[in-house]
Amino acid sequence: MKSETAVETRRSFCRFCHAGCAIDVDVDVAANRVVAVRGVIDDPMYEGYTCIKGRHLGDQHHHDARLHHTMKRDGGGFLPIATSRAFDEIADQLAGLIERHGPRTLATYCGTAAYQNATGLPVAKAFHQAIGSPSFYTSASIDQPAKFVAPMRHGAWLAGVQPFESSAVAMVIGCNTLVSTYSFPGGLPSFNPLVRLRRAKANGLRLIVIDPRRTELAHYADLFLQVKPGEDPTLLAGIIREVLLHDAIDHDFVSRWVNGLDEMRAAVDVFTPEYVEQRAGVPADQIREAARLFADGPTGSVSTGTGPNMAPHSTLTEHLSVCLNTLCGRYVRAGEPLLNPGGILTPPGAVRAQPMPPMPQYLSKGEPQRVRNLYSHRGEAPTSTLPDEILLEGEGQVRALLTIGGNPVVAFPDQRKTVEALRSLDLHVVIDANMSATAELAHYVIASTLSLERPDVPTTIDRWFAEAYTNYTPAVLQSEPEMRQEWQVYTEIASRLGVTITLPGGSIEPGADLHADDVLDLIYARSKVPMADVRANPGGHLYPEMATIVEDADPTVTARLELMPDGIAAELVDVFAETSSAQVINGFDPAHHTFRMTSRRLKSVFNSSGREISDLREKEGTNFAHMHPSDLVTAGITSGDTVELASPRGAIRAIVKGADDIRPGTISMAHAWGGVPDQPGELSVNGSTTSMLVDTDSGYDPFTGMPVMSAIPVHLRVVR
Ligand SMILES: Nc1nc2c(c(=O)[nH]1)N[C@H]1C(S)=C(S)[C@@H](COP(=O)(O)OP(=O)(O)OC[C@H]3O[C@@H](n4cnc5c(=O)[nH]c(N)nc54)[C@H](O)[C@@H]3O)O[C@H]1N2
Ligand SMILES: Nc1nc2c(c(=O)[nH]1)N[C@H]1C(S)=C(S)[C@@H](COP(=O)(O)OP(=O)(O)OC[C@H]3O[C@@H](n4cnc5c(=O)[nH]c(N)nc54)[C@H](O)[C@@H]3O)O[C@H]1N2
Ligand code: SF4
Ligand SMILES: [Mo]
Repeated sequence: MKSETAVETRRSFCRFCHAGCAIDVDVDVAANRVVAVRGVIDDPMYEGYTCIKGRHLGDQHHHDARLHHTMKRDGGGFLPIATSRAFDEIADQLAGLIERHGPRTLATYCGTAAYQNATGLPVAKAFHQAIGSPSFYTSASIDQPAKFVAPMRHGAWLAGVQPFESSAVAMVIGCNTLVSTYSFPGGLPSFNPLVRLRRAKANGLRLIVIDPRRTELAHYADLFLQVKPGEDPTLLAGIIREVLLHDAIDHDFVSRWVNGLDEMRAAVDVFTPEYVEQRAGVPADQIREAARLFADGPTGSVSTGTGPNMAPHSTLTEHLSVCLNTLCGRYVRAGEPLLNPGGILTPPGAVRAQPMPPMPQYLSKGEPQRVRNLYSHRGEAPTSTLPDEILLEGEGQVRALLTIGGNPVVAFPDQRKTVEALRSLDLHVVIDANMSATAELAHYVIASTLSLERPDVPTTIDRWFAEAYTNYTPAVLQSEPEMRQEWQVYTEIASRLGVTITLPGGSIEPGADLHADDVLDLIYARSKVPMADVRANPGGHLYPEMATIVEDADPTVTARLELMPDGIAAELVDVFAETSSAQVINGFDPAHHTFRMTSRRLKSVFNSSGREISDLREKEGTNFAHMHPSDLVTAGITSGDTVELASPRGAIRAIVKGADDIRPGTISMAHAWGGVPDQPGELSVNGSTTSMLVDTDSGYDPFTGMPVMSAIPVHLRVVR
């Protein structure tokens, strides 16, 4: 007799990546298993969109290698341990370390899985505040930290840039939303991006894409500039020069709100189209055309992605891109609507058409790092310094680390230094759903729940939605008794240490018995729509009543946006003096390091996540070194051959794949593949770790410490 299986459809949203697509999940209730995942056709934000990763959410939850128990290191291997017992031991060791070395000795690193998670990161941060440890690190500082520095030096327009939906033009620099489902405001929204792009094009949008690779997005471009990796500052300076030369700026806006026009004109004057052509590899005519197309607008903004934010001079590039918006006045003005003013989960408040003043003094107000003269920003220390803070002896040394939903071994810059540092820790606790490369080096690995096993709201993207929208989901699967959610790492430890964690809505006292929904209430206590109402209305909904009209500037405001804050003119002089941006890296030899390695994303995996699912990994094969066919011919190799790629800092092996969308001289390769070095798996399956090539000690950005993680100079050697 066939047994009846009850399958129920439960509404939720996907958290494989940050994009938060609305989904319906068919659940076999008795087996507590996902049967199928579909997009929600009538969801007002996503309109049914999902990608291949989301449709494999079930496999992410149920694959054979998933961790079901907490593991404790035992000699060279691991043995299961009861989770509560593990927390007893962890808290004990932490108490001793903090007593001997002070709270700075305990660090947290929150990776992407702590971001796609409404409770993980906020509770971690609040715990650090409670114990007085400034050693709080996240993946944001090895992603696009220039995006936080630019407003501190330039200031920022409080009502934001003109939205993509109503823009006549968009200039996108090194961002490939059609694969990454990622972008910042002004760029192609990451919610059902292809449909939104097609609609915008049908409404007349003119798209300019600047990228060394003819990306999926570039296929839709009206103008594509195939820039040499790392030469965006030169190209942007050249475009600004053209805009100024043709006096194509918004004079009313600039004279009312902007400082430094003459200084900027002087600083970019040397970046003539002919110079930029020779340096950045973009024909002079295209530079003029890009400037004209953008300035003609009359609406629409420049936005950047990880490409230029990981290349040399990242804060300069970001600054110049913001200046282009400012010069052309591409901001929402008084009397214009804002459909999602600041997101649903943030406190209410009027939005005025005026600048937030530059605050460069705050760039050096945070916790000083013990290396490279860097500081914490917004309560977060630069992740590129964490391995140094672990290795460098002396007061303040980090001896214990909690890694929350991240994979430093394959994602941190300078893999060799990272691994040396992780191996030297007194205590390393990882919370992960899998035995990741980083978990392999930990002392304890806490088995985490995955997204469908916890309630949630989309948080990182809350303020980026085109219209006010949120999507509360309860847990749609039951979690197992030995698993924990990320916030519970902190409440479990805090309880044992007698620490009270304070959140906007109140405190978590030691020993408190909480459900994740209580924690959501405490964190988002000041949201525009009360959490209780959000929860009463599960699934994705618009909140049109949140829309507002931008108010006039406060008549007493004196703040102005700065085109040329301290350091910009000098850095432009440095850039002009270089023959290649790779010169910022120690040991760069132009005759030897003839290629530039660039970062890119792959559709079927999310950084290091997804490779544990055989369907997804097989879809990608490995992290191929994509090269132009002409470069393969010159090197005498074909697709499938193995090469060694050596930067001044390190070397990896990779399998090449010909791809005519790559600019010649460029090697385009995804990060976060491979594993613990010197334990190489099969290259054609595991791939290799590009961060082995990254140097944290030269070429880094002076404000963010961001190392050169794209446009890395490399030498190619054929492995026979
Ligand atoms: N060379 C180079 N380096 C880079 C980049 C690059 O482009 N080039 N990109 C950088 C960028 S932008 C980023 S954001 C970082 C990413 O850096 P990380 O965030 O450190 O890396 P991920 O691979 O995203 O790590 C996610 C981990 O979380 C686990 N996981 C998945 N779901 C869950 C969950 O629900 N709970 C828990 N607890 N764990 C879960 C996965 O198994 C995986 O181990 O890498 C950076 N490094
Ligand atoms: N499917 C999938 N989605 C993801 C991820 C994933 O791994 N897989 N990762 C997620 C993460 S952590 C992030 S931060 C986002 C990132 O989202 P995006 O910033 O859109 O990342 P990419 O798709 O790598 O696009 C970066 C582009 O920059 C280009 N580029 C590289 N170097 C340079 C340069 O020097 N100058 C210029 N102008 N361009 C350059 C690359 O060719 C590439 O097309 O994606 C997220 N979404
Ligand atoms: S883009 Fe794909 S992985 Fe990201 S949330 Fe949507 S379905 Fe999930
Ligand atoms: Mo990222």
